[in-house]
Parts: sequence; structure tokens; C-alpha cells
Amino acid sequence: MPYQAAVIKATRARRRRLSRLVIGSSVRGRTAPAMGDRMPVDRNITLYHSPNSRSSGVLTLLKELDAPFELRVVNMKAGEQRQAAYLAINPMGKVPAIKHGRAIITEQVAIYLYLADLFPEAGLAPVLTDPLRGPYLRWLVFYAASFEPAIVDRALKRDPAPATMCPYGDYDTVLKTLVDQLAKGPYMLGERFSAADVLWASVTSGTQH
Ligand SMILES: N[C@@H](CCC(=O)N[C@@H](CS)C(=O)NCC(=O)O)C(=O)O
Repeated sequence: MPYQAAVIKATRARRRRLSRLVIGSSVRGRTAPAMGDRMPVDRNITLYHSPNSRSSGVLTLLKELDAPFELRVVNMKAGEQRQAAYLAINPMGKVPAIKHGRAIITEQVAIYLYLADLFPEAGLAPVLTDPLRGPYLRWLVFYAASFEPAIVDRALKRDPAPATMCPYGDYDTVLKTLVDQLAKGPYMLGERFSAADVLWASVTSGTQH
């Protein structure tokens, strides 16, 4: 089954499981399990979002996590991402960004990691003691550190730096690494669906751009 179809199937099955859990439990509850005394107890998230951008994947993730959230739409066509109000949120003038309590988190991968850990009951983040935790971090970070710069090289038809100087190598190697990993199972972690799939599916389905 192609990767995209496998992710959609897993997402639907998870939604069904979650909606059964919601009845009579606190999956939708706004109170976090014990997570340290400095983490806000309130798990309401504000997502700064522009449709058809990298924030669309974060929106999908919030739904997957059944997280309580509020959307603040940033109108990129009107240039709101470069106006002072939004630059105070992300000085890079980019979406996505989220706010949780007083914490502002930017950079997609940081946001995926943060949210999947904040809603552990959704089971989208292998815990620290899980042997899949390392691979999970690997495939999320690989996206930002290797895939994105390689894709930009390809889109601009420019050569990367010489292989020994270039932190991500080159487009062909990056793509082969990804394809070889996906050949091992339906998801990035083999048989286990995780937040990494929500990120990679948003890229491969083209909903980001
Ligand atoms: N490194 C950032 C990249 C975010 C990014 O490139 N966002 C694009 C939307 S897909 C953006 O906000 N572009 C607005 C602009 O630069 O004017 C991340 O991973 O979150």
C-alpha cells in the first residue's frame, strides 16, 4: 500500500479508537498528566496558521491528538507575516508557530515534538524508554535538517556544496534514504504510526505548499 494511503487508513482507525475513548474518559480533557511543576496545566494551544502552508500539517496533528486549540490565521497574501504583530511571535516571519501558556514554539519539527509529547495519551510519540524513541527523533529531524534544504536545491536547480562540506549531502542521497526507510514498513517507524508520519504525509501529499 502506498505510504500516503497507509497514513490515511491509520489516521481513520485512530480517530475511531479515540472517539470511543472520549466517551467516559478525559482524552479531550484540558488537564495534562503530571509533567513537571513548571509546565502549564492548561493544554489549550494557539496555532498561527496560513492555509496550504507548513502550518496545515500542524493543524492535522492537533486534530490527530484531539487537542483543544484556537486558530489565529495569518494572511500571508496580505503580508501579515512580516508585520510587527506577527514578528513578535516569530521574528522569522514564518508559520507555523504555536503558543502554549507563555511559551512560543516555532519550527515545524520542534512543534511536532512538543505537541506529541504534550498529549501522550494519543500515543503518537514513543516514550523515552521506547527503543523507537531514537528513530522517531531521527526521522523528524531528518526532515528539517536534510530533506528541506535538499528540496530547495532541487527546486532552484542549484548544486549543493561539495559532499564533505554539505550537512545534508545531496538530493538523490536524501531521497534514497527516505525511500529505503519507507520500504521497511507502512510507516516511518516500520509498523508504528507516529507524529513523524503526520509530518511526512503532509509533505508527500503536498498540503504544505
Ligand atoms: N523553518 C521553518 C520554515 C517555515 C516556512 O517556510 N513557512 C512558510 C510557509 S510554508 C512561510 O511562513 N512563509 C512566509 C514567508 O516567508 O513570507 C519551519 O520549519 O517551521
